Amino acid sequence: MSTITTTGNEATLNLISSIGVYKQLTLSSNSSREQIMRVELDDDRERAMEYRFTGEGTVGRILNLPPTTRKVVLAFSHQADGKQKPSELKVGGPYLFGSVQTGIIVAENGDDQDFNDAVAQLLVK
Ligand SMILES: [Ca+2]
Repeated sequence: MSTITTTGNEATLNLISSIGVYKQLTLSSNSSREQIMRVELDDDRERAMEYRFTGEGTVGRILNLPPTTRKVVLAFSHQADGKQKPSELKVGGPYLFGSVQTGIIVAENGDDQDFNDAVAQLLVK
């Protein structure tokens, strides 16, 4: 079974499973502030990708991860007062239903406590 742990504004997903030929991460945001999500696969810092989303109404993208991916580190931050600031995180899962694992990480940028400013959803099957 996979695990999701958080430290500060970083979530670490360890994708431990005998299943999991299909690994997908959906990133989305819904905020008037720019949301920044940094994605690092298997400790490959040099090839980490940073995704920036602006605008209210859900915007985002779907990342199909290589099936061999074992570890994902996601860092959530946002723009506020002209600076890049860390977001606050909450985690749900991972949950196993049948042969599918799913998990969710939600981020708050501090203007309220709705935790829907940026969201990452994991799907492994
Ligand atoms: Ca908020």
